Amino acid sequence: MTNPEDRRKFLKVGTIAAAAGLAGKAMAQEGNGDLNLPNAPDAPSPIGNASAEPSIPDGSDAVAEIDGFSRFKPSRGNDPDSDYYIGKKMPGFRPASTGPAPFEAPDLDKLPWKMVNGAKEFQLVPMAVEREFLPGYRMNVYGYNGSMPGPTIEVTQGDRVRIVVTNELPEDTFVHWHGFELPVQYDGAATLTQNPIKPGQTMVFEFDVHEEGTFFYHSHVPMQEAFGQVGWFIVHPKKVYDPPVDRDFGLIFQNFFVEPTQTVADSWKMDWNWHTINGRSGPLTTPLVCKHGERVRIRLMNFAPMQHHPIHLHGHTYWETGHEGARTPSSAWIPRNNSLVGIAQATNFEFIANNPGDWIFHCHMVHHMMNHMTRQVGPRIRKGVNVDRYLQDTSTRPAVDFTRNDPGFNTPGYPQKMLGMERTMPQMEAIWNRREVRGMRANYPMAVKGLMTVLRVLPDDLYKLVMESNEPVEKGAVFAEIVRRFGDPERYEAAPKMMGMNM
Ligand SMILES: [Cu+2]
Repeated sequence: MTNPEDRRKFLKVGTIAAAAGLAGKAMAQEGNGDLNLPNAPDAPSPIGNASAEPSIPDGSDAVAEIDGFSRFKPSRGNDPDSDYYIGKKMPGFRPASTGPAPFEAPDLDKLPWKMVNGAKEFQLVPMAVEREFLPGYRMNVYGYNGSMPGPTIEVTQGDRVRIVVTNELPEDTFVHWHGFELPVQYDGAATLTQNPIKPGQTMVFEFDVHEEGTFFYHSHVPMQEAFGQVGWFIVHPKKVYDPPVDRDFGLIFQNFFVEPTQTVADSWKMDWNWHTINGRSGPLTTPLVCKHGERVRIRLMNFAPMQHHPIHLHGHTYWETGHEGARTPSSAWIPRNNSLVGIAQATNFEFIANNPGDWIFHCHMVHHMMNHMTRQVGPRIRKGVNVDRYLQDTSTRPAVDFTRNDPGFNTPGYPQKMLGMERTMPQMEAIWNRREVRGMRANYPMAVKGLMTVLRVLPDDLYKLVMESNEPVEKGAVFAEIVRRFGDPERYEAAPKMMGMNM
């Protein structure tokens, strides 16, 4: 859609849209049924290098197409028995000789190490932390080194590791290295294998890592696990996985129950009302941004206390290439669109990002696609519940409506649409004030909730604009540009803009 005729058609639609005018409502709300906005604002202007054709980067010996599978357009290939069917073994742009792609868990840091007496030495600190699930919702949980989940430990197969654990919790803890075949005294399985690490006490764990794979560490006190104590422990193989990937993302899925009037998670509850990915709820989950044609791996680990998650990727068919135990032999890889990831299980999703756009990546349980009852509302307010603490701080939290003035409450069962996640302007700005979301549709935060994040597949020029330049990018501009190049621009309507949001 890059020829001048198409561009003219697109711009014409934009002009009609502008004539339709614009009115908005300042507050964004979960769900979009009652926004009451006109659907025809200005289409964002063209950006980037619209005539650019997808191409192989200089220095890469990757090819554009093998056995009928194209890395640049949706395609399946010619033969289900081919190694390249649905991109199964099509390598990324990055050659294996450059080593593994760096592991990246959005919104989480890596735990630094230094070489001491032939071992990679890490300092891990179990502690109480505050984690902002969404702008304005700071929750009290347990984590490590100031973060929940804890920072990522990243090593290479064959390393010797020494992890110095200093307990800053006010109670005993244990740390288990999940999936490691190590000497039993270091297994961290509570008093079965060691004495507790007392508050203020330090314990040293040291072992050789002969495995490679997607592992994690966590407290072996059940309620501490339910309270957030987990982190990645990624072991890259000595010999880079074949085919090599360009991106290696990691996402930890968790659930919590936090009473509407509280900030302290309740680890005793078998229920949940908050969902997090790497400690953030949608839409504060940071999108996974990659370039058109790259090979991408997403490692997903479910650390929910009680909930399994069927995980769905839009716009692509991926291969399941491994789980928490090990990389799966390629003869047993399975192509899928949705994978059930059980508690304390991990799944590695690999695919060629051959379909540009903003693709949602999410748990498919409908009740996991949003947070729940995070605010006291309507008939669910219990008699005698004290909301004083909540009301003291309404500048950072949505106000509590403890009246029953809404005539809808005369209908038994009302409301069924989840209300109560209205966001203030500063909270919306916090969501938009991240590089990774530049140029997404103006209303995207209303669609990405709970256990949801976004895979952004961007043509090279748009990737540079979003991730590497400081040029301003209008909301919706990147999305509209992808529609211009790869979709049907004459049928596209840009998102309604919201007043006061400069978008
Ligand atoms: Cu789920």
